[in-house]
Amino acid sequence: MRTQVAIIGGGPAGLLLQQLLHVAGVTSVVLEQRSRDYVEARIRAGVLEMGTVGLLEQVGVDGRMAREGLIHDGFALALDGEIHRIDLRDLTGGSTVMVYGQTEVTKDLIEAAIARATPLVFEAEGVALHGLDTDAPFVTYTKDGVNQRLDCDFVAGCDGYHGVSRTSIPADVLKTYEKVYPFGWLGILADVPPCDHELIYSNHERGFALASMRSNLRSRYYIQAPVDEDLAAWPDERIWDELALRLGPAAAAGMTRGPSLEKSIAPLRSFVAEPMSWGRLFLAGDAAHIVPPTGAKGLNLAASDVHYLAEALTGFYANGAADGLTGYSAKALARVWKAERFSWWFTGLTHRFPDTDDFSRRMQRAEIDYIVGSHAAQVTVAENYVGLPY
Ligand code: RFL
Ligand code: PHB
Repeated sequence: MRTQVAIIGGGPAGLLLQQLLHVAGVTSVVLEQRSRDYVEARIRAGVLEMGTVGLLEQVGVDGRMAREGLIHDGFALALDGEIHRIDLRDLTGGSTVMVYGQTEVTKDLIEAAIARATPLVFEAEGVALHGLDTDAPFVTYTKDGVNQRLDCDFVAGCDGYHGVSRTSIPADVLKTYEKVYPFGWLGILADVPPCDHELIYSNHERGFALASMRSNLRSRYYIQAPVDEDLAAWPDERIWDELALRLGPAAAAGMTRGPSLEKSIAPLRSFVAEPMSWGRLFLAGDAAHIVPPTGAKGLNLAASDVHYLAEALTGFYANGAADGLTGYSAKALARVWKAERFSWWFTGLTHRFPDTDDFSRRMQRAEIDYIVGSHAAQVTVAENYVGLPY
């Protein structure tokens, strides 16, 4: 088999890249190691920047999002139960965010791939990349027990943090930067109305909590918890009790409890690999970088990466210009590092660290107090939250 761009990984980065290339007339094949059911069941991010929404519009995969997504004009920052609103629309001169789950984005992109017959192979096992530093790269894998070879001009590594793409770059070329946080997020999904019409990020003495949602009838909540915590120690009622304490009385009054549809603990990590390209391989999304979820930047960075990459690839096929491809890594990394900074900062502002002593806690309180009282500080928070320009 032959294609122009071999895309490794059928998460949001790989699937969106395929549609961006498709509308520009560039052919690609997506190789995904998991089954369609598995990929469509993963519960992850929930907040889309308008840049991401715009890309989904650009590829015509925005119908259901336009009907079911919720536009949010702001979010709240809570300190020990006291809630302060950040008015995103006002502070940014009109920008908002869209609440629409990553699970739904993924389903919509898979449906579009099938309808448009853009090749998408699920359960592609043992994917290996070859000849990345030559003009004739190729990918091998096994499908239904049969060995396959896919020849291509370029490989897009969109296979997430645990994929094979990043590790195909020689160790002496790749430099990685990493920070692992000493806690995780325990998430719960339930078919109950959200406690508020907007998200609440809460810094509480007992640790961080977040009230989020997927729709007006489906809520997503998180609490900071030890990353090795036994989920069995957290029956639903204990989670609801803890949320009520950490989010404070006003949010608790609006909270409807219900049985969890999903419960899991996610680790928190900041990670960047540089450069994001080597030879004919280009990394995008979690394959190249991870942010802690505070600020909801992970999925949105995957989208901005593939926007830059699609532009570079379509430029190459339209007029043979290689400068877009050469400049891809630096261009993507410039935006990545700013989102890394914001996610790291927002995590530090709102979480309880093992070494959070009375002084550091007063510093957190003073900073939130400063944000609440300063228009300039709120503008800074808001412009980062809605997403920096591409
Ligand atoms: P993904 O979504 O991880 O997709 C990568 C895809 O590659 C496949 N794959 C392979 N395919 C072929 N061969 C191989 N060897 C392969 N190895 C892996 C995988 O099966 C998968 O389908 O990366 P992508 O597309 O870059 O998208 C990035 C986003 O998914 C990610 O940034 C966010 O979901 C991060 N994230 C969250 N972000 C938020 O903003 N808010 C959240 O609440 C939030 N929760 C999460 C998260 C990430 C999680 N991970 C990665 C474990 C919760 C979790 C559990
Ligand atoms: C979510 O709804 O899953 C969510 C929302 C905002 C975040 C992280 C996760 O910052």
